[in-house]
Amino acid sequence: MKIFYSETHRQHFPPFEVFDGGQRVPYYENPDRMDRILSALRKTTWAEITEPEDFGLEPIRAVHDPDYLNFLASCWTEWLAADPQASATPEQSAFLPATFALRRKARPTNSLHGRGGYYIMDLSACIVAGTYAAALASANSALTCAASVFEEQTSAFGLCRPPGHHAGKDYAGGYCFINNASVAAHWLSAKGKTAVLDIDYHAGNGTQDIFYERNDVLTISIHGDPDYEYPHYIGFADETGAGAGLGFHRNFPLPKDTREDEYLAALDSALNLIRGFAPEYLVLSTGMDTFNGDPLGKFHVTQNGFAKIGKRIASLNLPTAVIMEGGYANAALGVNLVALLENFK
Ligand code: SP5
Ligand code: ZN
Repeated sequence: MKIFYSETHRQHFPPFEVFDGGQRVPYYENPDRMDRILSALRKTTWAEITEPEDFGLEPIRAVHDPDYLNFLASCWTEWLAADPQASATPEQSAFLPATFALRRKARPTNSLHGRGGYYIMDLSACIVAGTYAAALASANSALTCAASVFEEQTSAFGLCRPPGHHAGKDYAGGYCFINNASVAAHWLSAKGKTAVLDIDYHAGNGTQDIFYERNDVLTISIHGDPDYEYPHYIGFADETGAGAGLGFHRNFPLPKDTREDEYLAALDSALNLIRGFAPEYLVLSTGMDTFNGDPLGKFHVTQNGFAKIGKRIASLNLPTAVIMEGGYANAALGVNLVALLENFK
């Protein structure tokens, strides 16, 4: 199986994030995640790890606001130029706003912190020197994966970091900056009817935002109910699309402590919706944080459960762009992912 991966992600490793209650903790979405995955992949006979190509900004601009992308590109250097403390200790610093635009009626003001609070939705999307480069490389891994899926008519894996599914048209959040899966899905949708299935533990709010009014891309997310879980304000069952897109988005919010058999039942309902839509391509937003031992998740999927999940999704028999999202139980990340991916080779 072709796997697209760039080392550029290492440039994005903020020294901390901020949890609820103001607690500063080490950044959960760390480069070690990729090392664990790479080491598990290298133990297989079928993993063919390759550098992504550079697609330029055009396919990214197709799903993201240009002013938002400009903000990502210049945020760090603007901040260093303006903040003496950050420029004295850049390694211990990360750009984070402390005020957020609460409603989209709010306007992006010109100051850096005004733009920060407008374009960032929480305290986990820290920006450091290499963030923009890493986000672009990650999007290129997704795009190269999509192009490979189209050209070979077979599944491939985009080993993307930073992840993407919380990034909306014009905002970063939840460790995500560029919505890799959406960039790939938009690119593939020009080649044939495309569906996106998001199996990360957290609701794919960014993907929902990007495709909400489109009927040519079906988007489905299975996740912890936003009634108790991040991203808290989006991902409810009654959000099914708007305008022309009405009926082309579906959410499967699940309770705390969802067991594997309950998860698989929801997955089967999602797969039936995809069969009804009859796409030519599938983009699979693949988070591993539904795992029993994940520090940020509350579900109980086992390693064998990931094998079952992969098998059921692969039974759709669609050329699938598997795109890496979250998963923070680093020690189990590689083996869990291999258990899922094996079904697509
Ligand atoms: C891509 C992805 O999986 N992003 C997830 C972002 C979740 N950020 C919110 C973290 C809230 C953590 N709450 C404390 C739990 C400590 N046990
Ligand atoms: Zn997640």
